[in-house]
Amino acid sequence: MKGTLGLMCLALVLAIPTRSLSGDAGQAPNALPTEIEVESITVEIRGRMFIPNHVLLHHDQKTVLRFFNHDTELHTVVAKELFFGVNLNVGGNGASEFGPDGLKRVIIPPEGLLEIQFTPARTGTFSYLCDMPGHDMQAVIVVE
Ligand SMILES: [Cu+2]
Repeated sequence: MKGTLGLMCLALVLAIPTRSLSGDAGQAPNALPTEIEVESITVEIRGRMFIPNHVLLHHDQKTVLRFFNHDTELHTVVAKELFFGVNLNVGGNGASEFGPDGLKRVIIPPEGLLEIQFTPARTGTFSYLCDMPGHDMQAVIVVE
């Protein structure tokens, strides 16, 4: 009996490191292709400007589009056409407003971040803007 228990314990001890090793090995190859698969684009907001004011995205390509607001005031991102009927995930600390056609706009607080994960469904040139009163901020996202 004692011998059997000892063998079982030995088997468990042997099994645990083997599993965690294979788990680590499984994670590393998975992490790399995800980073390559997802296109990551960042737009900085500074001095009431979207920088750069022209970004290129790709049709049918998983994308993370980030906006950092470096100003000390609120800004918004209004991009109805780009997000029309598109499934998306909104992250960060902005306040999102959705309408029947999808994401209407997001308000980004000072030093705030907006992160939109989506897959551009249509090619074209999509202008977007900040609709805060007095802000003359407009920029373009091209999907090809
Ligand atoms: Cu603004």
